[in-house]
Amino acid sequence: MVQEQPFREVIDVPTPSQLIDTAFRRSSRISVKVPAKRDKLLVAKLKEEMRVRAVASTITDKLRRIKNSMPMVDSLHPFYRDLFYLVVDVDRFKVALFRTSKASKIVENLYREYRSRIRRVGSTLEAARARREFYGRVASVLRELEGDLKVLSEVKKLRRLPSIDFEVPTIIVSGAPNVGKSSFVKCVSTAQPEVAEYPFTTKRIEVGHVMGQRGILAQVVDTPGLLDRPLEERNNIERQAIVALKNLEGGIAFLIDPTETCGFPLSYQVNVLQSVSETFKDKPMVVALTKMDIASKEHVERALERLEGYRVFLCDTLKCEGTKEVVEELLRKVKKCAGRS
Ligand SMILES: Nc1nc2c(ncn2[C@@H]2O[C@H](COP(=O)(O)OP(=O)(O)O)[C@@H](O)[C@H]2O)c(=O)[nH]1
Ligand SMILES: [Mg+2]
Repeated sequence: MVQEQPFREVIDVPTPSQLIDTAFRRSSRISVKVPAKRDKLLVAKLKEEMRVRAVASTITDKLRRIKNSMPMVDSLHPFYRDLFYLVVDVDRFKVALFRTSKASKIVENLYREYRSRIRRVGSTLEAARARREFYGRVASVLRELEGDLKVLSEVKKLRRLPSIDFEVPTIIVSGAPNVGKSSFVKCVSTAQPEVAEYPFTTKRIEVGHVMGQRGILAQVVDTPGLLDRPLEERNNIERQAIVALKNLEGGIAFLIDPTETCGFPLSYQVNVLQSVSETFKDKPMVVALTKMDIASKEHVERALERLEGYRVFLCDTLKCEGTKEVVEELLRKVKKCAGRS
């Protein structure tokens, strides 16, 4: 199912005092132009009524827009759902949405009540008093909403997650830093990858598309700094953010630099491989050696020895040699897995 990134429209959620300030400021700018001879009391009542209306509509509009911008939790794809659960407590979120709607209705009712009160007063002083009383009651309704707005304001952390096309397989590119992951993504995907953010990590995530003759064949995801060291070294929340990637149908391209010019010894790179394949047990994986242009025969032999049991591909990610074969093999494996289940 193709799903638009469900958090893209999430708007900034203000605190109650920010919301109150905006509303009151807007209403204080209201002026009423009337012919000089008109009744002073009538003009004052009109003005107070307009101010009350401005406050009510600023607040109810904002609360409605906040609510409408929030995702439909129950229909989220598991990938997005897991990340959503990392950011907010879902029960608390549902309560917050409910209470936000309710607060909006209360403000609406208060507006009606005070509008008719203002229409009935007999002096300008009373009109101003009614308006101030309305302000006080609205402010206290919003203050009650403080915790709820705080919960809702967390959701925007997911605004910059990548858009995933769930109709095609996803190839996750993994391997130690500097082994050639970004170069690999550039080789196999077209155009600029979409750069997005991943919550609770300072990490970005890049999504590129592999094109076939009949459109998109797969998407390649590069996770700089995420899947490049053993998972045991991650804090809990980062680990969960990584584990959410399990929800993406597809496989893993694991790159190893046998020349060690990446700065990481072969043994370390193999540790990362073991940790990643343990985490993504159910996913097909293809291992490839990079930098074949500068790798010696000894480099390759030594690496193959350490990788016994794996079928290993060889590539040059600078000249893009052997990279397409890695993708093709992975897609074959993914298809086979899908056929089995
Ligand atoms: N000689 C050679 N250098 C490569 C190859 N692939 C990548 N590099 C270089 O290795 C460095 C790291 O590459 P990059 O793709 O950014 O690795 P990443 O950190 O895994 O994303 C860069 O300086 C690349 O130019 C390759 O196949 N051969
Ligand atoms: Mg990179």
